Amino acid sequence: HSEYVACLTDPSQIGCHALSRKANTHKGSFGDVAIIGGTRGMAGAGVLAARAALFGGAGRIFLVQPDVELKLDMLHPEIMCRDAAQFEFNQQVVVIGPGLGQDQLAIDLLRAAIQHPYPVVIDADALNLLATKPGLAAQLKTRTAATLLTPHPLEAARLLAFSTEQVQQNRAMAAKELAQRFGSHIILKGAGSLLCDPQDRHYRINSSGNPGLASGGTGDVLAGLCGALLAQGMEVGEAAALACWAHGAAADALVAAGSGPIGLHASELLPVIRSLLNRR
Ligand code: NPW
Ligand code: AMP
Ligand code: MG
Repeated sequence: HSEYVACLTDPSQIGCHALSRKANTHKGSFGDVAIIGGTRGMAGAGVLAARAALFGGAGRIFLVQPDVELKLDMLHPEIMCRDAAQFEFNQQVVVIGPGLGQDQLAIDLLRAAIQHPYPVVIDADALNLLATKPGLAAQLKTRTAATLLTPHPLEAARLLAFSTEQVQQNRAMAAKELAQRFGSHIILKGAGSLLCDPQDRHYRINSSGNPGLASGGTGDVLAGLCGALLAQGMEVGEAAALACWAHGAAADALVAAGSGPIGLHASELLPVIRSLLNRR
C-alpha cells in the first residue's frame, strides 16, 4: 500500500456547489433513499438515518424496517415508513445497517442490497454481518455501482479479524486494507475519520469534529447523510468527504455555541448540517 498518499480534507475544496439546484427541478431530481434498518429496540437508529437523509436533501426517503416498529415519524412525516418484508428495491440509493439487527431477514436484506445495481452505503449491523458471512463479502466485490463502508473502529476490527487496538494503532493501514479487501470506499470513523478510495491510491483525514460526537446515534446520522449526497448525484468519494466534513463541522458549531461537547446529541446535528450544505 506504500503508494497511498495522505491529505487532510480541505473544507474549501469540498463540493457543496455540487448540490446547487437549477430552477426547473422536482423531487425526482434529487433521488430516492431507502434506509434499511431500525428494527425493534433500535428503531431510533433507522429514524436518525432517515432524518439525516431528509435534512441532507434527498428527494424522497423511505424508512424500511425489518419489523415495523413505527408507522410514521411524527416529527418528520415526510419520511415514508415501509415494511421490509414487502419492500421492492427500485432505483433508490440504499443505506443499510443502522439498527438492522443480525437475524435471517437482516441477512436476506443485506444480500438484496449488495445485488442492487445502485449506490449502497453499508453501516453498523450490516458491517457486522459482512464480517461473519464470507459469501456476502465475496458478492460485494462483484458490484459495479458505488459501495461505501462506514465502520467505527470495532466494526473495522470485526471486518479485518483484528483487535480494535490493532486498528487504532495503524488506522491508515486498516482503512486501506478494508478498501482493498472489500473493493469499496471506506470511512474509518473516530477522531480524524479516515477516508479511503480503492482505486485512487490516496486517503484523506477529516479535520472537523470533536468528542461531542461520542454518543449513540451520531454514526447513524452520518450514514443517512452519505445516502442523501449520493442520491443527489455526488461521486462517492466526494459524498463521503462532504458528509464527514459537514457532520464534524456541525458538531464544532454546536460546541462553539455552548451546546456541547457534554450532552450534544445526534438529532441536534441535523439542522446545522443543513445550514452547512446550503452555505455557498
Ligand atoms: P469499547 O467500549 O471501547 O470496548 P458495537 P454500536 C467501540 C445501533 N444504534 N474508538 C467501543 O468499544 C447501531 O446502528 C442504535 C474506539 C464501543 O463500545 C447498530 O445497529 C441507536 N472504540 C447497533 O446499535 C443508537 C470505538 O465500539 C463499541 C470507537 C450496535 O452499534 C446507538 C460499540 O460498537 C447505535 O447507533 C472509537 N472511535 N467507536 C438507537 N438510538 O436506536 C466505537 N468503538 O458493539 O458495534 O455497538 O456501535 O452501538
Ligand atoms: P458511531 O460509532 O457509528 O455512532 O459513529 C460515531 C460518529 O461520531 C462517527 O462519525 C465518528 O467519527 C464520530 N466521533 C465519535 N467520537 C469522536 C471524537 N472523539 N472526535 C471526532 N469524531 C468523533
Ligand atoms: Mg454506528
